[in-house]
Amino acid sequence: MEAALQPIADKVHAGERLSFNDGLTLLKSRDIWAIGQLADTVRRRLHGNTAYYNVNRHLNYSNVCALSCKFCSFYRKQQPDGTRDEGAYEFSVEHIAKSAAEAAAGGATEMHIVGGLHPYLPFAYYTDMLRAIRAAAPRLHIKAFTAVEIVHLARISKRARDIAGVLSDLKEAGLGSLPGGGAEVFDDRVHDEAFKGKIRSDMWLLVHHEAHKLGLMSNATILYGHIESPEDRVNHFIMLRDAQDTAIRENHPGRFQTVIPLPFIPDDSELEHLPGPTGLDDLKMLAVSRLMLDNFPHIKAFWIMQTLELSQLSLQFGVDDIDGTVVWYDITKVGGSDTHQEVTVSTLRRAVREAGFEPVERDTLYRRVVRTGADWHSADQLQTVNS
Ligand code: V47
Repeated sequence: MEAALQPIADKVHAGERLSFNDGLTLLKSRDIWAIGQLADTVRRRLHGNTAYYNVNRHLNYSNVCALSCKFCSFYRKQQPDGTRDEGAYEFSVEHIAKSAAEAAAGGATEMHIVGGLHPYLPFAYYTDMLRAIRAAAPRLHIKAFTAVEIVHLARISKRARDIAGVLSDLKEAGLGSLPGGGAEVFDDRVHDEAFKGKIRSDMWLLVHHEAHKLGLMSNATILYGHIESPEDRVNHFIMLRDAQDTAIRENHPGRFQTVIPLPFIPDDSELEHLPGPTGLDDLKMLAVSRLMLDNFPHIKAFWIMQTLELSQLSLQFGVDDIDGTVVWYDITKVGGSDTHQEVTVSTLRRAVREAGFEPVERDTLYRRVVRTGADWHSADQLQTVNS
């Protein structure tokens, strides 16, 4: 082991919290095996030999967006006179309800729904969407709308300062939890250069704080490998860790469940000239997430972006969750332009088993899913940290 990592290893073995400087030392180290082993120690302490996946569907209801983030290749523009970029779309509520019914019939337990900040859809579109899914597929958990969309919905419902009010309307209509998107990197310089116009870290964290107070679980992401520095990454981890400390200290009924480190994919974006992260950087980020975020129960590798091959390997680098079957995903595409991106349950399970872990199907709240024929139910909650 590199000498600089020894004091960090001592802390990890003693169950002590790592500092900002520890995080930076880990990110700057080239001793990937030592970092992986430390992350694996923590991962096994929390989850033993278990690796989670879920049977889910992603749905991106519209790519029309008021923002123009440089890292994003998904957004299309629509002008006030109705003219729009080629490929701009929005799904009707009927189409979304039909997709939900099909997802439930196909065994999905969760639908993950996000989209652009559509400048012309009314607030009722979002509550109607949730109610229609509820009616069409009552057991499907709806994980929807990033913090960025929630702030947009607060604006269009003319309650810009009432995030809690908007969240409770959405919850009442059927919202089950918040996904982790839109966090990018919590730093003003990076914000102004790469995703100006988007909410800043304070608003992103406020939305999750209000969601937790209302009893909604949520996730968090970090988008890395573009113009951020190692210091920015560590700072992001510490801000998330502090936010989770608050939820625990104040005994909120909701918490952060999972962090999903997302590798920047340059293709077709305004930052296409950047190389994007390498496989080693991916593994290191996943492992360092596990080590820094000691109060987050789960670390997820999103195979759509990390690839299934690297996600499989990452199970030995601190990851305990490899997302799900996905099926359709429009925001990023690796190796081709088709948005049909699906793995079967047997492929996921085989990948997990080959890596030496026991695959466990979970629902959105990390309860074990027990299947009998086409039917399923959730067993008791499997794992909580500091609950
Ligand atoms: O917020 C956009 C990112 C996110 C690119 O909560 C890009 O379980 C890489 O948040 N390269 C959406 N990333 C995805 C997301 C997510 C995914 C899986 C699971 C969960 C969860 C959440 O995708 C956006 C943005 O940060 N993104 N463009 C890109 N070129």
